[in-house]
Amino acid sequence: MSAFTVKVIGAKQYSSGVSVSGQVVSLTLSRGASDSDTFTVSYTVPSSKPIQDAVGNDVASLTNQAVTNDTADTTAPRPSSAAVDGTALTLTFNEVLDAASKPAASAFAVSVAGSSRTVSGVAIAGSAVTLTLSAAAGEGQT
Ligand SMILES: [Ca+2]
Repeated sequence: MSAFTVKVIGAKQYSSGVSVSGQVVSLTLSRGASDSDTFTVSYTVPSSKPIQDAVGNDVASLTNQAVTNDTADTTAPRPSSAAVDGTALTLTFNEVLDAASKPAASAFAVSVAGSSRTVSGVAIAGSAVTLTLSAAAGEGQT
């Protein structure tokens, strides 16, 4: 039984190794972290070999200490919804997008009731991509 409890958004995750070097205690997790995981770590002072300073003072227990997640983001954004209102077609993704990396309008193909509609503009803000269509979509058209 480890003295440490690592949790990812409230769910327990087992640590498989502990090492102490200088001022740093490192825990090896049994499963790799995703960049979007929110971690906490708890430590209960064990009766055997607690973490101590050089003269034997025990490190105090920790309860749900927040952990900065430095894991690199390697997960592509996923579309979560798409909606059209007049000449604006908005694609919303599950994470914030880089507004500086904007494709040309020609990268998109939009069809309305089976006929293609020219995309004349692309805007990216927050987690949304908004395409400007050449003419308004009629109500009820898809
Ligand atoms: Ca991502």
